[in-house]
Amino acid sequence: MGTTEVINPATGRVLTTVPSLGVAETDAAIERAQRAFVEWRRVAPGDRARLLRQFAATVDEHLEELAALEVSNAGHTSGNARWEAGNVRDVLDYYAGAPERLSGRQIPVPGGLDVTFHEPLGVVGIIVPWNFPMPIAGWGFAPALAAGNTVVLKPAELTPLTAIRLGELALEAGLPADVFQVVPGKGSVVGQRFVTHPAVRKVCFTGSTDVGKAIMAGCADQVKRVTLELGGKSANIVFADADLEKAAAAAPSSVFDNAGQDCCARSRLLVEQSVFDKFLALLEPAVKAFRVSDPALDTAEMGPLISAGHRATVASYLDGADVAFTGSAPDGDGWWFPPTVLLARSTGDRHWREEVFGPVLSVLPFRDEEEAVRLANDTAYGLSGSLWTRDLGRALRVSRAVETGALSVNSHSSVRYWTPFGGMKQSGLGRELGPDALLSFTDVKNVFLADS
Ligand code: TAP
Repeated sequence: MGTTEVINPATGRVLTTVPSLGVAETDAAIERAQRAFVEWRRVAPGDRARLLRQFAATVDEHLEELAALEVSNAGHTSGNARWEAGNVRDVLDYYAGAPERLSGRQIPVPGGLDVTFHEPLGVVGIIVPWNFPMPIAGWGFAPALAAGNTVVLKPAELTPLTAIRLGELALEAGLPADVFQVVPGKGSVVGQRFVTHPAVRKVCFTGSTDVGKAIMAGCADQVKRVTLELGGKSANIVFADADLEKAAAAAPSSVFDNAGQDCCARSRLLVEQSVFDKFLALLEPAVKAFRVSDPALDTAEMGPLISAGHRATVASYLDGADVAFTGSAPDGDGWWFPPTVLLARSTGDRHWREEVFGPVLSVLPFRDEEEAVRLANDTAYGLSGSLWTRDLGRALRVSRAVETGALSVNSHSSVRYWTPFGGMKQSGLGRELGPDALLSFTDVKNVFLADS
């Protein structure tokens, strides 16, 4: 077993070192989870519910500690990190209601009784990225455990600290040993073993589209279940009749929140031609006022990027680009990058087409509703998006026409733990959160009992 250094992205300094598991240790964890499944699936629904509620309560007791870990490890602002820890608590509480409600159907058939059961799958492997380590972990493990599965969770190498702590808190809350294990290590080692080990019955992956495709191809070999939450290049469409002041005030956080390292970032801004200049004039002061600072300060709206390498990647999108205006960012240590607004010359611009995953907003005008929809859909992705209009008919028409898993009208809200979340096209496969996610951690069994 090796070790990995964990870096604070706001200072560039080493915070601590954590274990990096090899194949043998990963196999051992998977096999322990397989043995634990035998008992966990038989735990009475009310008892499983109580354990998940206790886990939620334990997370709540340690909310400030978890948030502080995420501020130092992922560079998240204190406000965001508190929300993220609270989200894990809420997701656990929500799915704690599931074990007693997860029921099959009785289907009328001649000659006997036909009933369906929602059976847990077995060991579920969850692979988490570095951008939202806590919520994305919780969106996988809470419904998986509620449905009676056991879980092995691999955090991103860059951000393992909150996941490791959540593993300890699960034990503190009374979850039986090996029902929920955190296995830190490299994606190419630990994550890859989730794909190839036959005892792992489902892989939940969130991360880049390329790795997601490789995981899906690897899972095909064993017809292994897979949920993929991949990238995005979401559109923020502003029509001339919208409340422009409100739309402009909301636009910066919709793309610069979490330093743009957000698969739901509205990184393509489409503005109706007739109000294009007016809208940019409203947007500029809002971007310049966006507070980028030490993420531990309560006033911070944005912290640093996750790593030096990622900052270089984000910076490469500015090469030869037409910069409209930028905000400011601290100098000195840490992987800082200012909020940046680019004018797209055409839809062929690299920054317009690719997921930058940084605080970079690309802007383009459109002529009419038909062109807005065409431009919004001119991408391989389909995860999220927003549209701003006061015309109810147009809101409905455009909402139906944009190919995306989540869309908000006159807001930028994408995620609520009781509603489904996931992507269309190359943004992913399957849904997280809400009742849909719970069922995705089960297989349906049909049983017929003859009456004679
Ligand atoms: P990925 O390489 O996709 O990493 C995401 C997770 O997958 C990490 O836990 C990673 O482990 C693991 N992983 C990597 N290779 C694997 C493999 N062959 N088998 C199994 N697991 C594997 O993303 P990244 O390099 O961190 O970021 C690259 C780009 O992906 C970003 O710039 C962004 O565009 C996109 N991204 C999207 C999202 C969302 S929410 N859709 C999240 C993060 C990144 P290690 O940490 O050990 O590499």
